[in-house]
Amino acid sequence: MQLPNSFKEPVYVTRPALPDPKEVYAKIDEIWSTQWLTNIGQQHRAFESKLQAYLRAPNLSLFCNGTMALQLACQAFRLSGEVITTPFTFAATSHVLYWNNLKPVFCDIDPHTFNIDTSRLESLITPHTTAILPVHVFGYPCDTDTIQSIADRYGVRVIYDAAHCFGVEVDGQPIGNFGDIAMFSFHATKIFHTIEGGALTYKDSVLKERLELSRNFGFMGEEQIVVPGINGKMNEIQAAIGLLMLDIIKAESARRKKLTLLYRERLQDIPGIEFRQDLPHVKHNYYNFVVTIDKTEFGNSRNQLYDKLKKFNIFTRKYFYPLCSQLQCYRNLPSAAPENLPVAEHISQNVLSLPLFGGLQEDDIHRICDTIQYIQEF
Ligand code: T4K
Repeated sequence: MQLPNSFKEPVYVTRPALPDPKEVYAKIDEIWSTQWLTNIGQQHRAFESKLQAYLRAPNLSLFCNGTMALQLACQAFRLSGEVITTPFTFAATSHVLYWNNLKPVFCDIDPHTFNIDTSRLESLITPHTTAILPVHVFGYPCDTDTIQSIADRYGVRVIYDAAHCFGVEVDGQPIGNFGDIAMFSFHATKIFHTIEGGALTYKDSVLKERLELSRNFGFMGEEQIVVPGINGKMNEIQAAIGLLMLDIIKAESARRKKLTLLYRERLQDIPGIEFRQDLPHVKHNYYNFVVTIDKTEFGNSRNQLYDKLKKFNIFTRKYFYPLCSQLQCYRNLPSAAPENLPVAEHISQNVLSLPLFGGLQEDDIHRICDTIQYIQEF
């Protein structure tokens, strides 16, 4: 095989889908004309109601980012003690527990979905457990039925980190409607973004007031502060971008699906590269494309592939390495011991996110796959 040409410009793991700048400028003109920039203005109200309909959520609240949304979700339930969670996630999932004075208890993951292994969940419940915080990693849904039945049996809350799941459905049900509450991230690296931003969706309408008071310092009217809230508001520019993104998200997801199918076709015959297929009961969003590397078969470790691809100007990412349980702030917790988390340790050492975003061309995917094949053969 010939040495593939390097990309002239770096190819990153992701790039944000961007609404037409003319429409963005028109939105900015609109916002400027009102001189209302934040604190739940017109754009915020319009985005909230359109998004709620789009996600078919019984209730929805917007926030300045996903981390703050998750933090306030934990606050809203007045959780205490221990929360069972996954180590295979972005640091924010564990950090929100720390910020709520809660102790993370790490549960190993399933080798196929990379989500919490529900067969291990029950053994981690103690009298101090008040919630389970699973993540639907990379948009693949958790085993929501089993998680809910365990939560019901022990009377604990289920808070889903659905940061990667915009638009995902399970058996026709929007993913945000499982558990007590679900968090979506609208960070620039997500398939649907508001530059920075986040939302919570939830069944119990009583939560709305509590969440929205906490999001705005606890203000009830001009003179009364009824809870010690924080500043978690989404501003008008973020909300305006969200409105424009709603017009382009379907096309972005369809484009990523096409590129995903091409990746699968091209990589299926390369030994030692594994990837997940679509699940029949799931509407996927094709947020990212993740492979795992079997060093014996592929001839290079994940780290070697990552380093070699860089030389061709291809910037993959090791999401999620290191595991949260290996971060200095959590590694001394009893549940963080590597022998408790063998599957998560293995996946984290071998996983790699390849570039996937709507702006990539089919030729780019071919060139990335040619490069992977070249690395495997030589
Ligand atoms: N839970 C989970 C499971 C999450 O994955 C996240 C966030 C959260 C909770 C928290 O939600 P937020 O509070 O963020 O809403 C990124 C993101 O910052 C983070 O939002 C995301 N997960 C995580 C998986 O990825 P980094 O440090 O890897 O991002 P960075 O800056 O290295 O960007 C990655 C690539 O994206 C760049 O190489 C190029 C591209 N990029 C990035 C930015 C910021 C762009 O093309 N344009 C941009 O503006 O964390």
